[in-house]
Amino acid sequence: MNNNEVIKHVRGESQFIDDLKLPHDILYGTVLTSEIPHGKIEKIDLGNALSIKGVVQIIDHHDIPGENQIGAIIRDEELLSEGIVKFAGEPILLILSESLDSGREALKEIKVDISPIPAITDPRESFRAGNLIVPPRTFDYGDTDSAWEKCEIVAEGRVESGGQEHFYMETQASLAYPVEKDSVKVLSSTQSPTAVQKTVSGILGIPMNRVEVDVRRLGGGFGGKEDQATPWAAMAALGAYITKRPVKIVLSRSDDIRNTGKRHPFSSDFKIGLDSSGKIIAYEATFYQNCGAYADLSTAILERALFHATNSYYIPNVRVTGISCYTNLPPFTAFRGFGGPQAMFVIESAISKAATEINMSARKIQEMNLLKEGDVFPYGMVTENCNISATWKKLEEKFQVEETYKKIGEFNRKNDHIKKGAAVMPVSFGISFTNKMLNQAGALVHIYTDGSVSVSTGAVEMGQGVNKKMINVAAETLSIPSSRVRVETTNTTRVANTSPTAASSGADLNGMATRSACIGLVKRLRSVAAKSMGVDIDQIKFESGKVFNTGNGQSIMWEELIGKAYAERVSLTSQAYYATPDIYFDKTKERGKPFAYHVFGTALIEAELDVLRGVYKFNRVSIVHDTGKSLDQQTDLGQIEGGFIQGLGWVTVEELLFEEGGKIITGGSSTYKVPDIKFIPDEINVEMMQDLKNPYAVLGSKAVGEPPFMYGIGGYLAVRECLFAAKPDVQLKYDCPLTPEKITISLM
Ligand code: MTE
Ligand code: LUZ
Ligand code: MOS
Repeated sequence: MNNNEVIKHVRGESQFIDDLKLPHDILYGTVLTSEIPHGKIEKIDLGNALSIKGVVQIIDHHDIPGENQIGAIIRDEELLSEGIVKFAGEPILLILSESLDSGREALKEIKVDISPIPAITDPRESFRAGNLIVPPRTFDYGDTDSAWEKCEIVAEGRVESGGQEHFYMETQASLAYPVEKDSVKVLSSTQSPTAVQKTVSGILGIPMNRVEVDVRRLGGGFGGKEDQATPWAAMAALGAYITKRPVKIVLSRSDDIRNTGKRHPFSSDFKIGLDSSGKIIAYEATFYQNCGAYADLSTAILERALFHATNSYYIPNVRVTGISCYTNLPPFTAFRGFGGPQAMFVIESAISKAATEINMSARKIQEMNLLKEGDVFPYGMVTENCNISATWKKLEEKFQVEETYKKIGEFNRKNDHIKKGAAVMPVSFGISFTNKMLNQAGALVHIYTDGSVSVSTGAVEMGQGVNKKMINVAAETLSIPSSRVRVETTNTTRVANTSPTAASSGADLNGMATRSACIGLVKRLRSVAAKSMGVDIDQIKFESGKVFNTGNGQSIMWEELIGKAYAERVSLTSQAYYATPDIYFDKTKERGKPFAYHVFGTALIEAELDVLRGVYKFNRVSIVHDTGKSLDQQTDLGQIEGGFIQGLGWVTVEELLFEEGGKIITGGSSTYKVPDIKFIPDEINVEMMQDLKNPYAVLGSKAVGEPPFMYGIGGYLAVRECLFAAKPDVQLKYDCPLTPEKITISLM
């Protein structure tokens, strides 16, 4: 087991916020939220809430000393509602009590009278009503209008993709302490300590240097704690600042699902044109993004959807438009892939539809149109070190794609009640925050006098193994065993102005900063060693915890060298900073090079459908993924498998449902199905392509966190194949998730 976090998890030794010992004067925060998706608060009647034993204070927006505002990109969201609520689950009051039970009792006492306003849940309806966050954006490339007449076939259609609950194991959690009279320290389960610090500072009306945010680890984030850990941390901090007592807020699972945002549902239209050989000549798509009640990160997510509209294909004429629509659902937010999956689902659906109309396999069309070195994306970025075809070919070689399809055909000719199907899913995913500013990171490295090493960065550990990767980078750069390196909590007083750990770039950015800090230390230590051994600096070599004089082979231990450096009064602390070079984007032209590089890969997904019962399973999944030179193979394997399964869940069994008016129906694990151990394919093969070192990330590695999610889309396509094998004239919309229920209905 390589990810050292894992050992602690398995032993139950890892501490999450809910595990921490609490001070005697702790208060619990319970949040009263709106029951109604859209309305005006007419009256709040506290009843006897304040006389319940243990209830200390009830806070509303009037009690906020600073600005009642939590919107990160667009300032449209109040921490505690001032009168208009826009989704069921919107916070109105914060109850502080000495026990959780008394908080819950108080909740029952309070009556909030809200007069309803008509609610909208459909993004197209909201578009017609002009209820947009910002004007629509269009990426235009080539000459789409005149391209249609060159096409042999043109296919059009509509595609729906559903939302997705993050279902991180640890729900939103925060513990805030007052520090003397004027400051706070906040422990938060957040991917973005600086966002929490900034928002708390704004809510309390105090400068950022009076807010310390500390994060040890998260029990999963998946994007759900990039922006939406902030309000709960801000409420805990508000309570602590007002009462001068520590305040803990940990959401119950049902409150977490009800009150926080998820993956954005998209409703899209497409038009695709091919020549008779299967070459894609033109592609047009419009994405109606269901944003929910507040902007949150929606505009950034839409932007990434536009960047991934053509997935792994070169298309000479493209016009894609994205529209961010407000609705009265919880504010949808970041989720692994960040709009990429939604956009890729549309183009894969379009190819699937075109394949049927031109009577050619989708796989042929996919392969024929794969990006080649030097091809241009519709936003102007030229592909470089383009491995998509290499992964496609390797998949064919290692996992006999052609043969597999043949065998499936034979099987289906002989069997009626079980039908098999397969799909190939290529993925090309851009790495960097699309907001250029966020592509920066810092690291702080100490060597203590015993030679042990402490690393702090802006990266947050959320199960993805970034700490292990930072350890490996430091150990390799300092040439010491990884057991000598420890990664500290992520803390805003040690590394400031951090970007969220997101966009798959946590290890890339913070790894570069860590490496640079360690190189600074090695430089200093080299001089110390040269002086002490009486040789030239060039003759000093660091290896396996020792320092060699290459001239005569003599060596001293790392620890001894550190002792000498300390005695010589050489600083054993180094701080470094990294900013991704050469990225830019011009929004007025929608052209530029927004990504440092792309991650590529191809997956083969094989499914089987029980035609009588409508249930399916995945027999075999084979993935060829371009990892670059992996920073930690075990960790990357976990990311590839885990990401894929999460993507598979999104397109198959995870169905997020809301009532007509906007209240959530699937509010718990009894109504919302996530992939479980039985759902996992019988066989998962992962082939990491490591031979192509990536020059744009640390030590030749590549980001790995999000891209594998999108292989999951192949699961939808494979099950669809099964269904068509069972019933060739089946009427089936491009609509994910493709639940067993939908299959059964379509077979009737
Ligand atoms: N893996 C685990 N186990 N838990 C998580 O919360 N988040 C994913 C991915 N893998 C996540 C995960 C998401 S959405 C991102 S952006 C990346 O990890 C973030 O980490 P990285 O940038 O260090 O890869
Ligand atoms: N967050 C963000 C992200 O702010 N910008 C991005 O480009 C991004 N991409 C993926 C995931 N989170
Ligand atoms: Mo990941 S959606 O970038 O947190």
